[in-house]
Order: sequence, then structure tokens, then C-alpha cells
Amino acid sequence: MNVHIATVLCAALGLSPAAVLAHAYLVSSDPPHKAVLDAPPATIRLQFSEPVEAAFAKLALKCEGKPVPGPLKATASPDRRTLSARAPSAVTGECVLDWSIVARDGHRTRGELLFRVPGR
Ligand SMILES: [Cu+2]
Repeated sequence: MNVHIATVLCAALGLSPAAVLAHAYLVSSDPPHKAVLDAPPATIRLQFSEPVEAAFAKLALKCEGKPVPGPLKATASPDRRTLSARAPSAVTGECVLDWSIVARDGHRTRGELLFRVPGR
């Protein structure tokens, strides 16, 4: 859905098809979307289709509906397609990572990554 909105925006701005392809969407993650984990993740990784600007990334984690304290600081890989963030504490329950990133074409895309850490 986000990809379609971004495509429409790029088209509306009169950008070339190459520019339209330049906004970034999520291609994979660790943990994977909707994963059920044996243990809380130490690090969360998001891999995008295009290089992203780590400085403009916003990552917010909620578990069991409550914001997990401490901002998640995103670090980019050398090719800038992967963002990594240390999970701030030993999280449990149903978790949602709200991510929002800016690609090189300046367009922001966002989405949600769900995972679950069953309680003991
Ligand atoms: Cu774009």
C-alpha cells in the first residue's frame, strides 16, 4: 500500500520511472514479520530495496500495547540498505515495530513489523 502511494506521489511530481523506483520499501527483516520467537531479539534488522538515510529513520517499538522505553537508534550497513537497532530491553508479548524511513529520493515510506515473544 505504501509503495503504491509513493509511486503515485512520484508520478504526480513528474519524476522519471527510474526516480519512481528509487523510493525504498522493506524487502526482509530479522525477526521476520509475524515471527514467534523463542527469546527476545537483541537486534532488529530491516532490509530495504534502496539505500536509506539512517539519520531520518524513526523506529518505535510497542509490546503489549505499551511503548518500550528508550528510542531505537538505527545504524545503517555500509550499502545503507539495512538498518539495525538494538532492542532496548527484554521485550515480551505481542510487539509492533513502527518504522518510517526516507529513501535517497527524499520520499518517506513506513510500515509495521509484528513479532511475538511468548511469556514464560
Ligand atoms: Cu519516491
